Amino acid sequence: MAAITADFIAEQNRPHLADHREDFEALARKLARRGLDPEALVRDAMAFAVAAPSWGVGTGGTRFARFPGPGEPRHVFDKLADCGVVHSLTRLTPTVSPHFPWDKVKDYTELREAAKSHGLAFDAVNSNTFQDQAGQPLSYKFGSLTHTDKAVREQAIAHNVECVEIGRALGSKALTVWIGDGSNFAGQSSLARAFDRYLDSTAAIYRALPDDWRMLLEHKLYEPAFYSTVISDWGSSYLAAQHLGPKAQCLVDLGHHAPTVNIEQIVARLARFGKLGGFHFNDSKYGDDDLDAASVSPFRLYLVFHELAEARRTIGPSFSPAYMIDQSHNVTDPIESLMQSAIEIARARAQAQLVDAEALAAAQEANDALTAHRLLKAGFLTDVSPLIAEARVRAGGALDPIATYRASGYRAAAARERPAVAAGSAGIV
Ligand code: RM4
Ligand code: MN
Ligand code: MN
Repeated sequence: MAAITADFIAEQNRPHLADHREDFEALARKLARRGLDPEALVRDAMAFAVAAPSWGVGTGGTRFARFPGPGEPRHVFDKLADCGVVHSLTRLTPTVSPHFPWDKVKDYTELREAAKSHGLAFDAVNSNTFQDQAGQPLSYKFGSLTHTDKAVREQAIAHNVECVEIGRALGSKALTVWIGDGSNFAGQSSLARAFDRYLDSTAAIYRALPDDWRMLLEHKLYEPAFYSTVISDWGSSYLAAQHLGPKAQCLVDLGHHAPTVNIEQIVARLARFGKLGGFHFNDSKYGDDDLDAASVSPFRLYLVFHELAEARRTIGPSFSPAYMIDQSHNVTDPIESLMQSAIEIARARAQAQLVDAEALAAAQEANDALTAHRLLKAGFLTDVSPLIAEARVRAGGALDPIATYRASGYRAAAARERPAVAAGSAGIV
């Protein structure tokens, strides 16, 4: 299946370039009037990247059903090809975050080369002890890293250590650990002892971590456990990261909080104490944790990026959380959703750079609430579409990635090459 070429992208861009130029120049003048440097902002936008999830290019599902689309990826090599399309059109996703054992292969040098051939590299490796795999000796039905049985815990630890080994071969520098462990009944498990077991198990994984690696601990308030989850919130995650040591940090998955939780405040807290390791971007309204980024709450995403901009100003360039997308696409073409999400994440980030930080700090010190609010909101109210489009085009991407993707016929070609997948099976991803 042919990749989408630079020539094709340029040809699709051509008829719209004059209009784009006009829009970009108007925005550049507006930004300059506000004392901002549009060229610096374009360069800054071009430097931004977010990792695509290897598991996000296949159609996801709910607990009730999965409705696969045409041309579903058959294996990790197809997933890389699809991620390559997302990157070539948006120029925003140069890395892929793989998931094991889902993405297991015999030869990881070959996998790394395959990624390279699509212009991609690997970001954090994800372990999976929230499912049983075929042929697995012991079950995770009652937990993995926190299971009451030591032998199950050891199996889960060994899997994480293997993920680190795989990650080394892939050129990755981080391991993301999310467990589904918890309980469904009050009294089912000891809340105290389950957390102790988590600390012991993660310490064993931590010991296997190379010096220049990070271990990203991901919390989630509930699901699949519905009464208690062992790492349910940023407090538990922070306690564990603190207990483990400097290579352990917290990962904030936006969808893993109760609907009204102030996520941007969590971001500010974790950043302040050096424990903000990374993000899984997505959105959520009620209980689903994998809706497309900014599809429900673009303002919340903007506020998160405002806190990140603040942290960068305070901490300096050493502050570099890992940015990753974690979504499940049930009703859209996953490639389109990932492109749209990457663009929305880049938009929120670009908007957050427009805030007049000095004026905002002055208004905050003077307790001028409304001025502070207006200054903070100024970025969100600015349509930066031409700015992020300019960054994309300069990097070789498409002015309109979704239109260009549709015009390429990539999905139809994938459907011809990849046999149809049977519908009906349920599952979150
Ligand atoms: C979980 C969690 C993890 C992701 C899995 C697929 O809800 O967000 O990060 O690896 O889903
Ligand atoms: Mn996640
Ligand atoms: Mn999730």
